[in-house]
Amino acid sequence: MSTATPLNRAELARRTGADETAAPVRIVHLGLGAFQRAHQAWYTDAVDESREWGIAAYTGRSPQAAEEIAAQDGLYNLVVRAVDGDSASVIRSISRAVDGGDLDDLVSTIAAAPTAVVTLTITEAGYRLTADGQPDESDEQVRTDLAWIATHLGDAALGDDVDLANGPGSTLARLLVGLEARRRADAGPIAVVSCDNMPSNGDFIRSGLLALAEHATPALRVYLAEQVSFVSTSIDRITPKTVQDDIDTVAELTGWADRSPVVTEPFSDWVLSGEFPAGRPAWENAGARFVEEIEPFENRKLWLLNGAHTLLAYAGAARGHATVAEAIGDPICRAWVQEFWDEAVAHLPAEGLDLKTYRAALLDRFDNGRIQHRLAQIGMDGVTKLRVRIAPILLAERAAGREGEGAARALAAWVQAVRAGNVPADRADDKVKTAASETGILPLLSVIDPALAADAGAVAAIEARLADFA
Ligand code: CS2
Repeated sequence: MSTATPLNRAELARRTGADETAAPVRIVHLGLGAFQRAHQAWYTDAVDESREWGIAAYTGRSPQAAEEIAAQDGLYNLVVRAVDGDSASVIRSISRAVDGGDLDDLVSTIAAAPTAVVTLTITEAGYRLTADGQPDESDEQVRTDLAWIATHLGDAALGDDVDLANGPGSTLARLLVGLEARRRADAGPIAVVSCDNMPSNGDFIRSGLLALAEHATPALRVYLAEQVSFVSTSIDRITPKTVQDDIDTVAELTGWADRSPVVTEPFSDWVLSGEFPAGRPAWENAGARFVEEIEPFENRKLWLLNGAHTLLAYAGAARGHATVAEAIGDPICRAWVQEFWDEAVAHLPAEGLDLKTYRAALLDRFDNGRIQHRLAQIGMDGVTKLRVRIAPILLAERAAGREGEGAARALAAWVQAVRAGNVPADRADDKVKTAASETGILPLLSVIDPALAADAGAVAAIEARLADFA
């Protein structure tokens, strides 16, 4: 990691002397955004002393982030915001920032032999997969992309150059096209690393890609099975959206006029499980851990950190709070989080996870009021988040013969927010609206997980907790 030399509001770019030349691209990232820049790009920058591992980072839906960062030649400041102050450094690992809509660029970069790793931060909902890892065919884009794959990557098209005009719009379909191009180029194996908050995210993306590839050639399925390694990860660093104040802070702190800094917390964690057949940066030198068995780490993080976030996003907002720090400072919300955690830890292994220390550290992180983590940001895409962060705890509590009041409350808070029209944007909005117009809470719970709606005790527990938000 390099430290920026304070200049007088100098434009941050390689050409203005903020860095030497960009490292050659060996990593493709899908989902350029604040989290990736605080996490994977930071790890890569921190360990890549010989500058061998450049990242080509592609945006998701809007090209704006790519434009801003490309104007700075990929450079940006990372501000680490501790309880007692800020420190900033320039991160140099993004060699190219590209509009994700530029499919030609994406496909040729995935197919290039030096590319060894594809990482993704596209949000849970961005996979457009159902809970069991199948393409969500209720999504129009998915249906369009499946038809495109059948036409362009099916047997009939084998041997032709893939025509990318009007190519697929969903990220997994785009990735599949890139992998097909890599196969055709005989560019060798590659690792695909999902860095989104889902259990077994490596298996999840593998099953999604294989299902899409059912419509393509058998040769692509063989390539996916034999040459593509799907790595599962648990990723952690609380990173709110950048606001104008952060831009001003960076100018004060570093002297760089940076249009696109990122603010994050001091804590960072990355647990990975899987092979990297074409190599990888030595991320362990910055604290990443490579493990055989990732599930306990994943569940600990997903249930305790993300589960509490999702609970606070709706229950805290219902009590008038705007940020995580405000909500956790409210003794009622704090007790609700503790009750939810007591339920969740009953379903984690007692050994090796140091749950007491982990919970105490989480409270410290949530209490850091200098990080303005907005509940409205966390509350977005609630359907997919509740499905993996809360529903499993309630179902496990019910299976153990208990009511699961803490987990039921998080679901009740969401139901209340939907009914009040206060729920932040969700890709499943249409389904949620339709379900909310029907009678009772069953249709809404079915949107999250049909198993919830099928469990009369779970439904009763959620209904009872609605009283907390009356
Ligand atoms: C948050 C996460 O927005 C959300 O859903 O729960 O982004 C959370 O801050 C990160 O996973 C922390 O590592």
